[in-house]
Formats: sequence, structure tokens, C-alpha cells
Amino acid sequence: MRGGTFLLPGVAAFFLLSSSSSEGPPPSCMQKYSDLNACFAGPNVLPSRTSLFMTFAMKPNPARFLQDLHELRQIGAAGIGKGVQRRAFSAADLTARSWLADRMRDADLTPHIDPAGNTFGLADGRSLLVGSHSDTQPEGGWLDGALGVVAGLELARAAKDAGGPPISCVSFQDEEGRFGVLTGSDIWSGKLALADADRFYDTDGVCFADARTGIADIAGEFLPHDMFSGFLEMHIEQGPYLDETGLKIGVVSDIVGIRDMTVVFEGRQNHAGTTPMHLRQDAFQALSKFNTLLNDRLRNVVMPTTVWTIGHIALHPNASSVVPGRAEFSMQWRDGDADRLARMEKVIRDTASEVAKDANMSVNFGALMGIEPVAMDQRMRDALEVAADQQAPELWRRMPSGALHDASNIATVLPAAMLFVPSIGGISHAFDEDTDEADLVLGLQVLATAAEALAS
Ligand code: HGY
Ligand code: MN
Ligand code: MN
Repeated sequence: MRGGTFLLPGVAAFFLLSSSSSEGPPPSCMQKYSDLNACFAGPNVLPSRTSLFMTFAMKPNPARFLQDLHELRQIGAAGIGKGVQRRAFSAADLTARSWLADRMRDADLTPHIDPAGNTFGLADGRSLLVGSHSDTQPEGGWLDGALGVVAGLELARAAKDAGGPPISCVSFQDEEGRFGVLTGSDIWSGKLALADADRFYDTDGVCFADARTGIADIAGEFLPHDMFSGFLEMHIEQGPYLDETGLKIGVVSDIVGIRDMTVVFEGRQNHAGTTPMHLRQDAFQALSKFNTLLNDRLRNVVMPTTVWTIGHIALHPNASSVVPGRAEFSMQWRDGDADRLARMEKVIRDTASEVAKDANMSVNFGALMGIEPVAMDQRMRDALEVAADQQAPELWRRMPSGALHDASNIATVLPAAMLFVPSIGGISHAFDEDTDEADLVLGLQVLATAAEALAS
């Protein structure tokens, strides 16, 4: 069962770090997990805070950007299309972070990994932070998260090439929720204490505390938020709207909220051949009835944009000749209105309790995890809209995000905004997720224009 403490108070400790160091850079890294240590070796090195008095004309390099995106997708490549399998803290994820640290160092950025695994590439001085996440779903696409990370890297490099403005990049850890919901940015934003996250388990029973021992030797401290002036995230839409309408850019107005909890029906395990139907306490039958009733009852509560999903089920003992005694499943729901999320929670709990009672079995609810709906920063949105109007006139629109993003958390501590590019066929969280490369490059250019305006 996944653990979670979302609505419980939690305060991560943040440590102010020294702002300069005379240490030389750590040795260059090979793209192997075993080299991750070397990538981040040495004391907590933060760049010196120098002032920049120059005018800039940042020119992101589309070829370098696309090449890095393709290189990154080789790390954890699924071997099916452009699909990627790079779950948080897997060997592939750590290799990707090592690769990223190399690219950061090549760009004269200072790599820094914090105790949650969030991986930063720091520019000198207070900077605009640009990025996303490089972990993936169990069967992930090549762009979900990676696009925003490599876009951040490219903008930070282009800014360096142009002599400014200072732009840092980041790959947050476990955005895809192997352990929690947006775990790395949840911790960095201060909403979730590291000690609480350490008690989160993945569906295989591995806990966050054990998973992050993979970076224990190289992790520095949590960075203070005020090192950064704001956060920009570029992402694929992961839905069909832009693709269907032929638009190229979405400027995100707000991001939906989410609730996620584990539910368990406990019935009676028994023989599938000898147990009469009327005597069974079949946990799968209870789950099935719950799902049917829930779909019907939620109709009175939801909007057309509201979604709910049972995405993971574990039956016990999961054998064809045994009446299942236990059904454990994930129950997730999303909407832009926190009150509606609460009303849905009541329907879910009441329906599950009623089904359990009728079937003479018990039901247990795990900890409620979630993220609040959040609006994007108006000034940063304006900058993205001006840039979109320049680079993609008539081809952009404002839109909400139905997917969660690290920006949901970062918006609670820094001004934050997001840019979408189309997803072909609206497909994501699947190996065949894809976007036309010309659309990726257009998005990068819009992002660069806005970033330069915001960071200068
Ligand atoms: O599930 C989400 O919305 C995100 O992609 N992790
Ligand atoms: Mn993502
Ligand atoms: Mn995702």
C-alpha cells in the first residue's frame, strides 16, 4: 500500500548554504549509475553570486536541444517505439541524473542534488528556475517531464552563451508518484516533511527512505527558495485539445487538484469450486459493484472535466481457483474545485462502506494524498502569452491543465507558470506518446522569449 500524509502538516528543513567555494569542479562523469557519486562529489558547492549588467539575446539551439532529448530517452529505453522506463530512483533514473549533471557541468552550471533527489543545475546569482522531472511512469513516453528538463537545460545554456540572464534548471524527483504524489517537489516546497515521505511505499513494498539511499552519499542540503525568482515549466499537453484544434501552444491558466487514496475490501478467501455463490465474501465482486455504483452516483457531483480512476488493483491471492479474500486498489480523482473534490470523497467513502456492509465484509481507507488546484502567476502567464503571440500568432490559447505538474507545488513558494505543446493523438503515460519535433522547437522558442523577459 502506498503511504501518504498529504493533509497532515509537514515542514521540510531548509538550510542556507554558503554562496561560493574555491573548490574545483568534480571530475567529469561517464553515463553510468556507478559514476553518480563523482558527478556530485565534493562539498555543497553553490555558485558565487555575481552581478550581471549586460543586455542579452538568448538563442536556444534547437539541434542541441533535440539531440539531448534523444540522448536522454536512450537511458531506460523500453525498446518499444520511443518509450521509456525510468521510475524514480531506479538505476535508469540515477543514470539519467548523472547524465544531466554532466550536461550541467558542460554548461558551466553547478549540479546540486538534494536529499529528496531533486537535481538542480545552478547559475550564478539569483536566477529563474526552469525545469520539470526526468522520472517516468512504469510505461512512460520520452517527453513527459524530460521535455521540460531539457528545455530548462537548453535555456540555462543559451543564457550562459549570451552572458545572461541567470537561468538555472531542475529535474524534480518522483513527479510520477512511485511513492507519493509529486514527491520531490512536495518535499522541496515544504508541504511534505522528508521524514514523512520516508514512510511512503511503492506498490512493490519499497519505501522512499530505502530508495533514496542510492543518493545518500552525494546529496547536499535543500536549497532555499529565495535563490530563485520564479519557476517556468514546459510540458506536453498530454491531452487531445491542441492536437485536435491544430493549435501549437497552450499557456496554462491553472492546474487541477488531485486526491488519491488506497481502498481495501477484506472478504473471505475460499475455494472457487466448492463455495456456493450465496456464501461467498468475494472482494473482487465488492470492488466491481463499488465501481458500478460509484460511476452512477458521481454523475450528480461532477463536471465534464472531472475525472476519476481506479488504476491499480491487487487481488489476494490472485489465483484462478480461489475466491479473492482481499482487493486493494488505488482510487484517484481530479477536479479544479477543491469543494467538489471533497464532495467526491464523501461519495467514494459512503459507497465503499455501503458495499462492504451489504457484502458482510470490511473496508479500509488509506491516507488521503493530494495536491490543491492552483492558478498560475499572472505576470509569468502574461510573459508567456506575449511570447506566444510573437512566435505563434493565432496558434496559441489559454487552457487549464488536467495533468498534475511540479508547478502545482512550486506555485506555493515561487511565482510559477507553464507552457504546453501538442501531444499527438492526446496520448501520454504510454510508450507511443509523441510530439512533432517542430512543435517542440516552437515551444522552446516561446519559452526562451518569456524566460529572457522574466529573468532580465
Ligand atoms: O499524473 C499526473 O498528472 C502527472 O503526469 N504525474
Ligand atoms: Mn509530467
Ligand atoms: Mn506524467
